[in-house]
Amino acid sequence: MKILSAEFIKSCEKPEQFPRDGFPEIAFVGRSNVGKSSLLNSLLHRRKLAKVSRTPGKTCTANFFRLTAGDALLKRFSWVDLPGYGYAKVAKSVQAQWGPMIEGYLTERPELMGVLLLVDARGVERHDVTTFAWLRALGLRVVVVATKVDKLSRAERRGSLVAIRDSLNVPEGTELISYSSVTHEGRDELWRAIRGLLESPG
Ligand SMILES: Nc1nc2c(ncn2[C@@H]2O[C@H](COP(=O)(O)OP(=O)(O)OP(=O)(O)O)[C@@H](O)[C@H]2O)c(=O)[nH]1
Ligand SMILES: [Mg+2]
Repeated sequence: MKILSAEFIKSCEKPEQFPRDGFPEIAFVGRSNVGKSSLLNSLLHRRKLAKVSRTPGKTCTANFFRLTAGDALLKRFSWVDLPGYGYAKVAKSVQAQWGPMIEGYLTERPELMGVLLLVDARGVERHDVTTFAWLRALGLRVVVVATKVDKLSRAERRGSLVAIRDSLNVPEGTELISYSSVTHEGRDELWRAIRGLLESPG
């Protein structure tokens, strides 16, 4: 898909602030520091569109990006970079605010066409398992992205994908794609999957 432009629209702390333009949306979900913002930048060949940080819990608002594609059928859509879950050092009061915000977004957003669930290729945590199960229970279409594969050797990668499929209990029809925002491997495959989410209704 040829992307003509990508721009940051707004940061939202609560559902009332979500944009109401009605464009189809894809959400980036995953544990804090798993690489959501980096993935978004990598897919767009950009370096700093979404803020990346070594400090987990950096993204604490839902950040909306508008994309314009050179595609007659799919001209505009949005991406939503959601705050990462499960980072203990973030104040409880702040976490208490994120939970309902993410939940509000995922459960009451008709524009939402699909979710990219990011998990670390080196291993999933309990919270990833419950999140995947919850997304499926909500009836959302999910593509699982195993991030930071550049940290694994060739030999380790195959085992990593098998282990992720196994521990998350990923069904046959659900895509699982390995990705590196450093080498950008997986980019074409993930774009195809994103296109699939945006094009078919369910
Ligand atoms: N080696 C490697 N490092 C990565 C990759 N993706 C992200 N990182 C690093 O992981 C750290 C966190 O990346 P972010 O993209 O900010 O993660 P996030 O999921 O947006 O984090 P929050 O906003 O806190 O939820 C940064 O230091 C990135 O440089 C990757 O594919 N490979
Ligand atoms: Mg982030």
